[in-house]
Amino acid sequence: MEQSKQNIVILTGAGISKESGLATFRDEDGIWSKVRIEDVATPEAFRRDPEKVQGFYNARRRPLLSGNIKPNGAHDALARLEKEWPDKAGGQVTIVTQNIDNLHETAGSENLIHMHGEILKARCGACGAVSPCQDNLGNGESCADCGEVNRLRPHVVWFGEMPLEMDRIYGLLEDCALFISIGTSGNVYPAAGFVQHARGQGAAHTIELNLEPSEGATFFAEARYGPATDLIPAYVDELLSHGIT
Ligand code: BV8
Repeated sequence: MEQSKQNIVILTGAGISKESGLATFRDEDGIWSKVRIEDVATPEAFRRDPEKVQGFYNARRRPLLSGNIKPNGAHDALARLEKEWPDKAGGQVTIVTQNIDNLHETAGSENLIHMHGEILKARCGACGAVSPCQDNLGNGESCADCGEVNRLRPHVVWFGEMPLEMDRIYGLLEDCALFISIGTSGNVYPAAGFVQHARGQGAAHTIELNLEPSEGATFFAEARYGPATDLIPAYVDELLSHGIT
């Protein structure tokens, strides 16, 4: 695919939401230090103990519903870049997030792909319908589309399940001039392989903006380390003033 001159693809992970008060996964006090992936984030776990899995996601959904968790300066800066970049450089900005929170959309981002799903949506195990989820799941609720009872699961991608919109994502990676990775440890595939895909397909510049070097740090042409709320607004200002350098 002909590489468009100035399209930007931004991959985000749990680190961009940390300063909004949401836990990451693999930091010291991270989610996977408290509970095992095999017990709460696989289809087998859901079959084995649906109550435990529903409880895990109900506990993570509640803070987002409380209204106390808000986008931070990094989310806001990315929403600004999406709005101002087309006039500046004639290209599009798309965020591909691994996060299941709603902070990017709350900050105003619209070109947004939730490749690992969304915790504020539920999916029916009987008919596949996806619907908004503003409450706990696992209390005998029925599907608004097919009426089946107790078949709703969180609309998130578990380990061993195929992430969402992969074809669209690979097309965007092949057609971008800049790939930015923010707040991700580079442990989880296929997201962790995106930087190589972007580099392999053309002359995309690649940059990692993270608190510390990720597992994939060596794949990036450039890297800056620090908290997202420091790095991202400054980097967006640079892009809007000087373009991709
Ligand atoms: C797939 C949603 C194939 C739910 C998540 C066996 C069978 C099948 C696949 C596999 C297998 N074995 C391995 C695999 C591949 C597997 C994988 O990669 N496993 C890893 C653990 C080795 N991948 C999968 O299973 C994927 N599917 O491969 O399907 C397939 C093929 C055909 C047919 C069917 C299937 C699916 C993976 C998706 C799993 N779901 N989440 C939920 O959220 O509960 S993954 C989970 O990890 C989250 O989405 C999270 O976002 C993601 C990645 O983590 P990070 O976002 O990077 O978070 P982390 O804590 O790790 O890092 C945070 C970073 O931020 C750190 O670097 C930190 O320094 C930084 N940071 C902290 N504070 C700040 C900061 N940065 C800036 N500022 C700060 N203030």
